[in-house]
Amino acid sequence: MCQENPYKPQYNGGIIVNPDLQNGSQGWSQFANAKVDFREFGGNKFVVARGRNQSYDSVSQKIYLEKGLLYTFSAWLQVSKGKAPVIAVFKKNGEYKHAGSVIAESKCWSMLKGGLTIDESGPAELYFESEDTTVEIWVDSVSLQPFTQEEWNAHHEQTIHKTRKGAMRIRAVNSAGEPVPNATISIVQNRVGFSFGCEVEKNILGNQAYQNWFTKRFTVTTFANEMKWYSTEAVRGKEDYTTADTMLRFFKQHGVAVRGHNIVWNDPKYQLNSSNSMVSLYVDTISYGTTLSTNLVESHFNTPNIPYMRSALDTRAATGLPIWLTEVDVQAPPNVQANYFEQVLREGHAHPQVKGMVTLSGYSPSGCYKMCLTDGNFRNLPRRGRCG
Ligand SMILES: [Ca+2]
Repeated sequence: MCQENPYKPQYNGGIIVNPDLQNGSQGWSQFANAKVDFREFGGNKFVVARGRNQSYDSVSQKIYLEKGLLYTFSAWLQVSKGKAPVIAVFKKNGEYKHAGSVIAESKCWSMLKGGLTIDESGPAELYFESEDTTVEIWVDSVSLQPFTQEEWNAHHEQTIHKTRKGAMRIRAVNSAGEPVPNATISIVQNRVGFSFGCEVEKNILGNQAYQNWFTKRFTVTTFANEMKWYSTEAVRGKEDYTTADTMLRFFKQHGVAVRGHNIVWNDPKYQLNSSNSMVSLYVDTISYGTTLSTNLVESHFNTPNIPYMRSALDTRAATGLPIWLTEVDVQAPPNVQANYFEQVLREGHAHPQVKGMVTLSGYSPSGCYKMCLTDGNFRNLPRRGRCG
């Protein structure tokens, strides 16, 4: 991914002045105590921050950011030796907002992709930061492109139309194969075509109302705990797969796929014992193998930064592997939670490389984790409903 020459700035640089540095120093200045050089190599001009003693000794540009806009950000970076992580930072009102990062290398250019939104309009300063103060940071082809929410939504519609929809031709004929004019045809969608799921706990067993609600909506599920090792071997040496088995059978009957990325929780207490063969049985049963060649993106949000989410998905998509968003949830005040959740789902659904999404919003009699979709009677909660 590291290129001999940087590409041209995306969107002609958007609101960045002199985005490709071809106009020398115009728009760019020193940040903190770096020394700033404007260099040229093979006809390409770029800017260099050197003599750095602090991570934030850098080069910067002042810009004005507006509330309500979604900004996509990109830049091409190089460091003077080895490799070093470089972060794009927007300083605004004494706050520091990260807009993306990349591991920059020497002798070639790496593209940083990111994005941001802000809560209040105002002046801001963009600069690049690296903990490694022994390297020079080289910067070129910077772009900051604002979009309105309407433009963003229109783009969603476009991608959804292109990647999620197809044309279908229907011909009504009689028994002799002759076309029937003015035939009335009705189409009913019985099932979601996109893999959309929800995490589930064992309380679904024996709860008919929950089962109906669940199987009507979701085509895929993940067990919250029931396949984790501490559940299947709660007492050391005594393996019990009854619950997990029953759940697997139930979902198989209803055509709901089970994904098992949480067999072993990432905690040393629950690590796999190499002699535990039953776990490998589950690995086979639920084709855990496919998840190994999939980008799983755990997706917990507070206030979602949608342009940043887009750039993170783009970066993952560059590997060519399908992407699944897992454990999707939003922790936010009730008046905005449903709206934020919808933004996240729309962004995921609109990304061509996202092949499925599983939310972390299963019902539990003791309350949901961070987000509920239904009440105890399995009526969908209102969009601004309370959450457990
Ligand atoms: Ca340039």
